[in-house]
Amino acid sequence: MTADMRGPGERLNRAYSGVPTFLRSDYCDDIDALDADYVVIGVPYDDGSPFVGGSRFCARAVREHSLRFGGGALYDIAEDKEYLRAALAERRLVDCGDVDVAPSRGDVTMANLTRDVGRILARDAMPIVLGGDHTLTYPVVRAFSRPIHVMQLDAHLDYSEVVQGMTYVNSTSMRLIHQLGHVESLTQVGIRSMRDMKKNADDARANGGRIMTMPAIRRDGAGAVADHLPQGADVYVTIDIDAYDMSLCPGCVSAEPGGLTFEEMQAALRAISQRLNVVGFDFVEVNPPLEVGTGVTSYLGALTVAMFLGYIDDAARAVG
Ligand SMILES: [Mn+2]
Repeated sequence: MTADMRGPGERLNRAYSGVPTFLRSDYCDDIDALDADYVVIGVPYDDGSPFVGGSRFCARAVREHSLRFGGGALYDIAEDKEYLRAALAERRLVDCGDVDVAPSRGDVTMANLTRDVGRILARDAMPIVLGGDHTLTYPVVRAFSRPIHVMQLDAHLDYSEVVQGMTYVNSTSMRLIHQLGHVESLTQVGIRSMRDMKKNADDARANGGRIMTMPAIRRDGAGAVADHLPQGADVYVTIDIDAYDMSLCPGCVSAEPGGLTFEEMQAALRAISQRLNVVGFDFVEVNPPLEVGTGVTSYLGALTVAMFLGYIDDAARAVG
């Protein structure tokens, strides 16, 4: 097909061309004026990573790989079903770029993040936050004012105590979230790292948290992750790429063996979106500088975010 055989206004939009907003959505640089249902915002922050930095490039890489979904929808042949076609065509998804990062000042960066998420919520839109490392979930969740449940998919508890003033690191986020008055419950799914400390697991449970280990997921099915919460409950979901098995995420510094398969993640996200009311979610910890040449970890990230958004949108449209 030659260029002049294209229909009027129709672009080829190859994956490697153009400006990479998430799923080639409209860019919005004024949050206070946005009109959308779903808003992507990036947090290029990895000062909270204790081992090897680089996840500051996660959001950008996920956006770039999202351009490979060029058909105006996600198509699941197993269901013979398209996701997001109407939402994308109607421009209900926008990309607001990145939170302003102040190097060496995690407190300033995270205050910017909380403010920006608050502005997104004030527009009645759902925040979709791309890391960055896992530090960001606490500043996102504290931007909500109404009661919400929190569900984390992760290899690690991220339930460490704040020591020596290090609030904004990726190992403390869930403990800090659990202390917020409007957080009704914390569910931690896929936890398995033998680097985690028993004390943190004990504390999470003593504080009322539910931990779903891999053997429990294999016994009950990944679709059961949301069964203990009231039907329709408001939930914020945080997805660490290392919830997936190590074999699926070479571009993640904290990858662990024995994790979720893609089909288990799919079943979990589908169940969460069908059973509960997702009020926002984040995706964190892809580390593109450590990535293999094919970029599979970033691609898996783009797929996971787009797929979950597709399930959420599908459930919302079913309700009407
Ligand atoms: Mn984590």
